[in-house]
Amino acid sequence: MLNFTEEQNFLRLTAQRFASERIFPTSQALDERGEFPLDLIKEAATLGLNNLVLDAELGGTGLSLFDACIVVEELAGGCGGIATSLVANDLALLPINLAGNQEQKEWFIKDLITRAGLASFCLSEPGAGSDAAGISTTFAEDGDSIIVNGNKQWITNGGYADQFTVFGTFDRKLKHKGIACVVVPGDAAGLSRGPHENKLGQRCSNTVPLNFDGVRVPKSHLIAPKGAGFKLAMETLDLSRPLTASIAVGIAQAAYRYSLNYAKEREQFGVKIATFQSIQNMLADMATEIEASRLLTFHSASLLDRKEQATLHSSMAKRFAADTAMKVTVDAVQILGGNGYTKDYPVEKFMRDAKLMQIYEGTSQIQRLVIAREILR
Ligand code: COS
Repeated sequence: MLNFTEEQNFLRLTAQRFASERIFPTSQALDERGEFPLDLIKEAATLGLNNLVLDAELGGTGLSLFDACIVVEELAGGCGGIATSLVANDLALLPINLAGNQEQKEWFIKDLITRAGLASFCLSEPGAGSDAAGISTTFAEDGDSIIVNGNKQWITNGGYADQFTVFGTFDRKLKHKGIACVVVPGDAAGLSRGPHENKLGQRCSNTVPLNFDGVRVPKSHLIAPKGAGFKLAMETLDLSRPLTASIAVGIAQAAYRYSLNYAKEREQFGVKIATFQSIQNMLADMATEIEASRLLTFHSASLLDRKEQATLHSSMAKRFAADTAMKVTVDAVQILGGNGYTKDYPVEKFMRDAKLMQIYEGTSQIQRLVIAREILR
């Protein structure tokens, strides 16, 4: 374990306590029902467990990215889906923090956080997931307004969000050079929200499609003008990927811890299964790869905290932590054998939750593409 400061240990213990006392005990039932725990998310928000990296002057928790990663890892140990829903506000508000003017920051960050509101980041579409420059949601100027038309998909917290950070294009032919970003209020006329997706894992995290049918917002809601939206989305993802990597580390750590304790208790052939080398090898790889993921994640976060270019390390952390979470959770199920395959034990949920880590916020394949581009540059 890294040498944390006293303050970092306090943060870690606070998040750990919330995860073990408030998140974990209900996580399995919420997973079964695919139910979004709005009250729990609001409770976490009042404790400062979301909006982690938003400035304190704007109502955020004001943590460095490094410290936020400490908190997120612990929250994800309770439930990956709830951690995803908590981190979603940071993801949605970061573009406004990066590119918004002071007035926009007051309206769309401070006011929202003050009322413990939820925000969603809207980039993905039915026809544009990995190809973010290929989005087809359109923006058109009309007097003092911008008119938004199109569909978004996989929108975290979308069913409950009070506000949406929406990427769209003023001219699709221009590809990424046509993309801009606006903030759409949750009660805008013409905005409709689809049903909660019935997912494999992270089932309590609310994920919905959205339809924008002639949604009108004032031009003062424009966060990034035509041509600046794509880079803003990429810069946001550079910043959010360490947080996402921390969710993967938290899920992996929880699965490892559970299977380690199980191996020390479970007996076969008259001895604890932890005495078998085949089990020890699995545990040794789990511990090593989790530690490597954690270190890569903290390294990428500290580069970003120092305002250094971190596209490479941010993608490395996300890729490695996500793939590690998948491998570790599969092995955790293996160590528990038949028990691990049932819902009487938590490891099958960890495994289902881990799968999403290789898909959202850029698949493991997209991370490799980014890494390859950076090292071949
Ligand atoms: N920071 C700043 N600028 C960046 C950047 C970054 N991390 N990445 C790319 N850019 C810039 C490029 O420099 C280029 O700028 P110029 O026009 O000045 O040359 C521009 O953006 C276009 O970049 P590029 O040509 O690399 O764009 P591509 O269409 O090839 O796409 C990938 C690049 C694949 C990296 C991008 O589409 C992507 O990240 N996809 C995954 C999206 C994702 O994570 N979706 C999940 C949903 S969000 S939860």
